[in-house]
Amino acid sequence: MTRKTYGQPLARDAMAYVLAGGRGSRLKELTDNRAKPAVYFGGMSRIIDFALSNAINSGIRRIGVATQYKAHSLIRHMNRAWNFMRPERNESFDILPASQRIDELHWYEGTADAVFQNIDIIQSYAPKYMVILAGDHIYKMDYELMLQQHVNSGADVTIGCLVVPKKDASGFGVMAVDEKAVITAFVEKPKDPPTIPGDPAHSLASMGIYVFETEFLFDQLRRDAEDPNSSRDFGGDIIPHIVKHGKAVAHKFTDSCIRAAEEIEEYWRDVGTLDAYFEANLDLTDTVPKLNMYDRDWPIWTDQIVAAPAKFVHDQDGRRGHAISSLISQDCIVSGAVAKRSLLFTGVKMGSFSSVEEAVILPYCNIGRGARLSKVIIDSGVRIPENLVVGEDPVLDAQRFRRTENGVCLINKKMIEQLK
Ligand code: ADQ
Ligand code: ADP
Repeated sequence: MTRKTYGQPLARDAMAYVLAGGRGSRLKELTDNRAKPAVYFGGMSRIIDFALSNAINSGIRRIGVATQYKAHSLIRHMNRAWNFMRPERNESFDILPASQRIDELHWYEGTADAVFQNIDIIQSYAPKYMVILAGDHIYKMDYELMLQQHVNSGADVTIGCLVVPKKDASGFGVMAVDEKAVITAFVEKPKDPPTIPGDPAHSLASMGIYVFETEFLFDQLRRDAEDPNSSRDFGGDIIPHIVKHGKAVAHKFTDSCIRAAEEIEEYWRDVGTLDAYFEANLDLTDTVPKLNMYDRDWPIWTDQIVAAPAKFVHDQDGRRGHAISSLISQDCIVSGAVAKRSLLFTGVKMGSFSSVEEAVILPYCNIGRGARLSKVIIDSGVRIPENLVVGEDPVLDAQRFRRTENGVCLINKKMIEQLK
């Protein structure tokens, strides 16, 4: 990726603050024990790695992450993968769990409160700009460009936005803009979303990411904290107030992984439901996926364990272990088995005569001999029993597993135990 920078990058004066406290309840049992930002994605990464990599790749060197719901594996992951900042170079990485710092009765009430409660910590780093991010989306984006627009337009807040189909827009903050991209109206999660003038099928939606000057943001957070009717939420309270009383500007999302001489296709996914999660993972098995994970100019950083390379072996009967259109991670062994259009995360072992097709298999699973699975998401650490068949009998599948509208089955350890 190439980009224009004008003099000193503004990212150097910015702090990224990642909101990673939400559960993501539409991912069902996948978020029973972990927060949505900690859910694995794409063979190697966890969802939060995308926002954090964007921040690092944009040149931001001070990062805070607010955690709340079931944060154990999220915090463990960040300690392993993201602990490389150097304080002596004015870099920082802080994990900020809700810890009743302001008031012993309250956790983080809403997203704005998750920043408000840590104002003193942020102040100790004295960033000029705050880039507020959500930790639960898959995309590549250069926040430096958003910072530049923020400074050039003289906005109080700059909001990342994208065009979404009207039918999906009720899950977002929806806005109207004038010809200079100044936001003239903003409604949080409207039942009947307003559409873009001249395009009745689409709406302009907030990505839930914001750039502020730090002092202005703090003033807004303190004002909001005094308001007894506020739910302490960016989308619900802070942003509507600024749109009404100040200058809010929309920054149109542009993908930072656009490959030279190829069609420009912007990639942003919420992966908020099991079906969306399944599709977005499977998209990566396409010959030329829309999300380029091979871009050395915009790498997605993550935890790298010390492990053996993936291995494909004949079993004792001479069956060839192989994979087609699949992503196979380190420490996997495919022995006399076959994987098609699938993702095998770290440490998955497939036994003889087993086969998987359209499968998202999270780390350290074992697929027993003779098992035949299709359209599945298998949670980490699951041992699939020998000869189990999934994806051929919808009624039986729905009785045993979490089966979605699109016929995808989520399988976790508890469900396997109940089969016994
Ligand atoms: P939502 O999608 O509803 O709307 P929200 O639940 O506010 O998002 O969560 C935003 C981010 O904050 C997520 O990354 C979540 O993990 C985190 N989070 C939620 N509650 C938290 C808490 N108490 N403490 C810490 N972190 C928390 C928002 C905006 C919309 C916008 C969409 C885009 O309000 O206007 O359109 O994001 O997805
Ligand atoms: P998460 O799946 O979010 O990391 P867990 O801690 O529940 O949450 O891990 C799930 C499974 O993965 C467990 O069964 C655990 O034993 C296994 N696991 C995780 N990390 C490793 C590792 N480094 N080596 C072996 N097994 C691991």
